[in-house]
Amino acid sequence: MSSRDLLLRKIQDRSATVAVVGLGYVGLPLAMEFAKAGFRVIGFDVSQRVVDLLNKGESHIQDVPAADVADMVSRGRFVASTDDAILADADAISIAVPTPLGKTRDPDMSYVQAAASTVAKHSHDGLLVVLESTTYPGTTREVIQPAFTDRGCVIGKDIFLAFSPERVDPGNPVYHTKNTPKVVGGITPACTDVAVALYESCIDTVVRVSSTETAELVKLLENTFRSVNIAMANEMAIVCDKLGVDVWEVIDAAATKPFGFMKFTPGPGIGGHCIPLDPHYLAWKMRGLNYKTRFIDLAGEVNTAMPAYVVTKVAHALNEERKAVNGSRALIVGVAYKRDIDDVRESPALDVIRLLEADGADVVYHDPYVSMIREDNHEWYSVELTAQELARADVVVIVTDHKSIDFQRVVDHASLVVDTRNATAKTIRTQARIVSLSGSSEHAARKPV
Ligand code: SAJ
Repeated sequence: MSSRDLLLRKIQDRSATVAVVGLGYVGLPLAMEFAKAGFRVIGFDVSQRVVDLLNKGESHIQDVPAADVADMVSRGRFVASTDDAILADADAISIAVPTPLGKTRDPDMSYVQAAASTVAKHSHDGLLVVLESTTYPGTTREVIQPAFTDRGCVIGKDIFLAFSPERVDPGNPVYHTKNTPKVVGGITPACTDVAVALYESCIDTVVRVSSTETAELVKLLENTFRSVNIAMANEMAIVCDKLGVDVWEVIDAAATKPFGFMKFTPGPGIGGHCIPLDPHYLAWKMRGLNYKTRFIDLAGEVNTAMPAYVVTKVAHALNEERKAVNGSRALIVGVAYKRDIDDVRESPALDVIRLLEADGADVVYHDPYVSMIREDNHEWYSVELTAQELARADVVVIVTDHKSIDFQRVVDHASLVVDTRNATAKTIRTQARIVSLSGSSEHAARKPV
């Protein structure tokens, strides 16, 4: 029986042992799905803290209930370890490690390279390896594959190699690992066959594509699409500001078109570990092929310029009160990179805070999900959103519109509000003067009846 057929059978009868390298917001939910599907699952992570808490049946990932981890651990279906030797028992290994950008915005492949060498060290005939980390097209073939071929392995015969982009949307109440379609592409058809079979065991829909480069590009297209469209919404905000038109009203009305339009909204910039970074992986790869990806580069410029645009709006708004930014107290409401989560990675709020402080403002913040932020050895702690705190601020800047925040309270007690998210649209105008991201704020808040 060929290695391919043997592995297919072990996947079919669940006798295969599956390993996940990297137990973060991608790896842990995936490990749980494999375990729930009936496989014995090994979780490998370099963090002893993570490994210990998982083996105690706890969870460090917002979307993974501790009860699920405890259940899989108690059934002997899941064990976590920092000892990579345990990977030698695996028949299939999914790699879900970080792919950040370095200081010069070039891909930092160190985590992927380390994972590939670790996995290759313990590889054996018939092993399937799938890379999940978002990366530039060619990574699986150029970075992962040599770790195995250098050891004399034949891809598609001894070792099976594929790419399957992660599509985890942290905090999404509807889409989770199991019910989000999974794209899978292998180095050879046999690689694709076994990788598709593995994911079909635990994910509702698996989408087979013809190569690893295709699968790598699918994810980059998805996130470049978002970055470019968000940038267009941000540019529309600036256009509307210059024309004295409310951008939110324009977008809301445009969104009534039932076809050929998709709503994106302007904001203070883009955050997170996906959208600000992923498109630059493609831009970097294409620079190496002497091609300038103008949409990606321009979208990056527009999006990263938004925090400074917000600070300009704040300065103008204070100026209209005959106040300078220098010496004014600014209360930032919401610092997470998007609503209803606690993640501040790449959050535009951090840029807004940095820029206001550089202009001499006294900056405090409130975020119900983020108790403390640490930036350049400076720590800020979230203040309570009290009437006093709001009244004390010379300007309140709404950066992240968490649903749990009472924006009516903000407009009732603040004197000046710069609203970058249209969060005050449903409030009744009382005390605060509200400055929208663009144009008049007339549409932004209803007048008291
Ligand atoms: N943003 C806007 N305007 C918009 C949409 C987003 O300013 O119209 C901002 C957000 O505030 C945030 C940033 O862009 O700061 C990114 O927001 P996001 O909604 O794209 O959320 P992410 O970064 O969590 O993106 C993830 C991605 N998931 C994966 O990469 C697997 C992305 O592909 C998903 O489409 C996205 O979630 C989602 O749809 O929620």
